Amino acid sequence: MKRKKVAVLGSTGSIGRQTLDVISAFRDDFEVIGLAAGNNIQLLTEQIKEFQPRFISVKDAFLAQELKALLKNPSVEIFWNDIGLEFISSCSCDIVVNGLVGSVGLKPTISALSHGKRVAFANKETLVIAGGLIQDLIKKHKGEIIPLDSEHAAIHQCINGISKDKVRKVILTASGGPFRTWTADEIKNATKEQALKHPTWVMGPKITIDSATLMNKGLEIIEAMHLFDFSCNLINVFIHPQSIMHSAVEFIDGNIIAQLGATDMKLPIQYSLFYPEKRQLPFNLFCDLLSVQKLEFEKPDYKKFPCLKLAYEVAEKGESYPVVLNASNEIAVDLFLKGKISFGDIEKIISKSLDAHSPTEPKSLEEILSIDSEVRKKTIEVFDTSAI
Ligand code: MN3
Repeated sequence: MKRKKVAVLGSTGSIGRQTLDVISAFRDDFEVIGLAAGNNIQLLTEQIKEFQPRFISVKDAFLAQELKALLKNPSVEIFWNDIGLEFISSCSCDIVVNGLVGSVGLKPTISALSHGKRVAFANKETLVIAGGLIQDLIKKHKGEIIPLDSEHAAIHQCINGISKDKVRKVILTASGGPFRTWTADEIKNATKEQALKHPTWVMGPKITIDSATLMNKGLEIIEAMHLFDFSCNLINVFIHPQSIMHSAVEFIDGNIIAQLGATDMKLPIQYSLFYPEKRQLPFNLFCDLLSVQKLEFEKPDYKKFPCLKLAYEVAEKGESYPVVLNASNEIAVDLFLKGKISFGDIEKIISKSLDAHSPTEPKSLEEILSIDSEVRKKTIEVFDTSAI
């Protein structure tokens, strides 16, 4: 049997590493043809030795030089920056796993879909800022996105081909993050260490902060709208602290179909790589509901999680607002991780950026990117003048 060729974008990140764990367990089914990483050259070198890809991409020319010196391996072609990412996504691979964080994932997604590839997709920011563009590309070039974000992989399984006009409601679950039981005032002054302590999922720093503000769920609302062509008023966020039910869909005949499973990204990764095939799980990650015992659900409190409210408003308004939401959030989270602003300031910065924005209807990649970079610049200015 011919092995499927896989390119992994963000290979040294949380999704990338777990994707390679899954591929390791299915060596007869997959071969790694390309790896793209940021600046973790150490780990990338180990991955290259283990998986023997043909193409590599790193963040910049300097790192490419450093990697070349480390490898002494002429059979690997090394690229860098945006161009490297785009090349790896359009190379002779069958599946592109997009485990990149943030809008840096947009161009490689466009590149993969323009070549009609399957994209196993964890890069929600790309759909948030350019969902319409991505949908058009899928139709035009017959590529596909198989979600590997756990909630969206869940919805994908619940819907399983049923037409969207039979959907009455989508229940998008959120663990509630580390501050679920805190008061609104306590949350505003949370430290970086407290915000990085996620109760159920182990993830990279940006998404962990987004999970603490619930902005992650807000971005996932917009992601779901584009993946499944839902309107935002169909999507309900429920806090579900056990993180066992990854999402559910209620149909017009009153039947609710939910997807449950272990809290581990290797499950949705395996799902998206093999879809529609089902394979024996090679890890001891079966979910024992008897030991889970109870599944709880609660409504999110907007006073505690104002970022979720902002995201709902943006989802409703559309136009260029999602680009602003995403860009200002990326900047604000970065400032928080660098210790420059308080946890409560994250929402304030995003709010200011949204209020200052005059919306347009971006039609092209160039327009989206120009709004994106303008908002980033302005958001940093707002911070520098300490007007927050
Ligand atoms: Mn998720």
